[in-house]
Amino acid sequence: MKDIIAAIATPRGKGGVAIVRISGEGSLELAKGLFSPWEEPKPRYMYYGSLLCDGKGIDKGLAVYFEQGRSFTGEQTVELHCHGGERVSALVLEAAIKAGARPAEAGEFTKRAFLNGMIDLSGAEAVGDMIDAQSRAAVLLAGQSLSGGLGDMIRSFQSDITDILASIEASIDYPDEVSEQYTRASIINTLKQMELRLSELIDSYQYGRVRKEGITVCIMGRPNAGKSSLLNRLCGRESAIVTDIEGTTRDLLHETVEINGVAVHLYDTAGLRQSGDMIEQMGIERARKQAQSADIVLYLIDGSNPPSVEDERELGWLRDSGINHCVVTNKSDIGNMGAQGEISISALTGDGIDDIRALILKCAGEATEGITIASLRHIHALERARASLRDALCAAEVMPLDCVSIDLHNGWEALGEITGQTVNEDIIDRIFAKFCVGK
Ligand SMILES: Nc1nc2c(ncn2[C@@H]2O[C@H](COP(=O)(O)OP(=O)(O)O)[C@@H](O)[C@H]2O)c(=O)[nH]1
Ligand SMILES: [Mg+2]
Repeated sequence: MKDIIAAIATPRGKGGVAIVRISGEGSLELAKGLFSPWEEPKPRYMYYGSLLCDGKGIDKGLAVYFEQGRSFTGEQTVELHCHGGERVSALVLEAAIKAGARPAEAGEFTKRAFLNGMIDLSGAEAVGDMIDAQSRAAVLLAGQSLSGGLGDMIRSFQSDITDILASIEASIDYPDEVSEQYTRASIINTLKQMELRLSELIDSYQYGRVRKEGITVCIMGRPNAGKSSLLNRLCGRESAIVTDIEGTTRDLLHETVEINGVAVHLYDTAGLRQSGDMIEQMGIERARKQAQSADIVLYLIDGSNPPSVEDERELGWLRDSGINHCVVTNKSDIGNMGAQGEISISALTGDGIDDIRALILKCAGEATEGITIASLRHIHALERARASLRDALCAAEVMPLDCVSIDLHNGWEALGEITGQTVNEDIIDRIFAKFCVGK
């Protein structure tokens, strides 16, 4: 059997409580030297008592025992809750190590949960996503996968494939009873439907990615258009320096805000102009680079001045570079000299800012019902599965039915990479290495 592992499951630093988690066969016995009283504790009950180090009580706290098969890892597990000091929790961990546990590696608890079949690989990844979640949307998304939504869907695809394989077998083994023509027609029908459903899932990625990672917005424009004022307005504080001196902002400034639960990464940039100042030029280069990786560029025009050729040139650059952008006319409070922005705002008074928020949210894509994909690893697997099913569909139309089976097997395996059924150890290690210790 595997060894007993232990780690502090709560973050480093001071807090109300710290939790030391111990997992593996024999944890219950091992905890006898760590907690008192600890005679025949009932599983899933909290006990109040003394945390022990070298047999002496060092803190008062709680202990709970989970039996094998009904814990996060699937193994016998004990959790010790002490006060949330760095030193005291380290002492509790030390006591566990002295008693025979070994320090857990990064992600080892979750890896054990996966290897013991408590969660599938997509569920394990969702644990990491939940911990990393930076917005309400990201939390809800991770929660959906944690409760098995994605894994269930993948398994239902696999079960459809298995049904097709069985029907092929039957038509080969019992050609007199099962008409090949009928089998062929029903296979083609099922495969077409599956391809549609897979495509829908793949298409949900834009929305899923945005929910998980957020939207990147780059504010660009000529000096004094009001870019920094807009950044400050959107993040609700004086993040950037605002003056009427051209070239005030030279570096990239980054703020993350939440709009309707979605994380929005805002970048304020150096005003675009020819400048002899080397640092400012470097800032402008950074602005252009940032624009290229943004989901949307808000191109700000100072509407209180007549339209300028420089703005035209910059807009030409955005168009030629294929950058998704929207022209915003600022300073609506002091009149419009004819600039034709898609949105008119005043960064000074806040007028029109809700339109900006709505515009940013539109980039998040259409909200899709049901399961959303948010991981590139999953997308690659789904695309491979779809390609195999397409091959199977072509084969089903013209070839002997047993030729379809191989493509179906490939499709099943590609899907299994998401749940972890068919994934190799390297990839599993790589996924869990991204976790923190104690998870
Ligand atoms: N009247 C008015 N002034 C603004 C508005 N937005 C910015 N300003 C002023 O325009 C000047 C330049 O603003 P700033 O945000 O630093 O522009 P940036 O160079 O594009 O970052 C400052 O004096 C701001 O107070 C606005 O909506 N209305
Ligand atoms: Mg500025």
